[in-house]
Amino acid sequence: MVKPIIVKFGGSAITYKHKPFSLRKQVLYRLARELRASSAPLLLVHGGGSFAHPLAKRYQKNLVAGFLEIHRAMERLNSKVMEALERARIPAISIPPSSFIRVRRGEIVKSEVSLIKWLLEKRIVPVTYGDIFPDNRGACIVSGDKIVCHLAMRLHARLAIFCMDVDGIYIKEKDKMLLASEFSFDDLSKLVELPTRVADVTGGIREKIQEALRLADTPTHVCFINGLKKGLLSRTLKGERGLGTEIH
Ligand code: IP8
Repeated sequence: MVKPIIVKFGGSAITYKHKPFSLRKQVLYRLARELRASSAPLLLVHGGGSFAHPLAKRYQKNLVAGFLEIHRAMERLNSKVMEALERARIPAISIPPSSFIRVRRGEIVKSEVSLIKWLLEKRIVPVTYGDIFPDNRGACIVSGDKIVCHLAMRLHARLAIFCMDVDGIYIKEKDKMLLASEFSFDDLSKLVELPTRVADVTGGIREKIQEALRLADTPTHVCFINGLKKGLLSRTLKGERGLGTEIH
């Protein structure tokens, strides 16, 4: 099978994080169009942004009680993503993550990827998302980032691109904040965690990086780019590097 590229549309890029249920429609539609630049099979994962994070925060102590509402919020955002893909003439199909992923103690323990592989071979873009999952303790939230990393390993992805609302990963060096063009495990202590305006129930940038670092010793190349800046996704898909932060 041709090795796919996995793209994550971060919730912070495709929604206004501070205002519940508000879509950054122009950004989403442009990112969808930029996907056309890929000559490799694509898989798309998106986050929850202002559709799901405030709800997940509200139900944090009893996620089972919020199960339906949180999942519906993700479905609502997913339908917007699917609309954008259709408008961009990207052949895509939505796959709810709990239909192929099993979770225990908040971690992905199993996945059934034969449908995804079939779709990739047929050049249809499977689209999935971070969501609320049943697990042995009740329910838990699994981020889109975790799903990206899991699928990158299972499908031997050639590239994983995380589209964020900032230019990449920032580190602090000699009291100065710098955009890291490369980031490795040894840089974790220098990581700058930019303040976010709303609660990010899946842990924010540190959690995101820790997931991405799991791909550091695999054949999957990892790039973090600013999804709000026009053209960076298409250029990264075409093979350009150095447009944000790369994980090593
Ligand atoms: O935005 C979490 O996905 P993420 C989705 O990728 C929910 O962290 C349900 C909060």
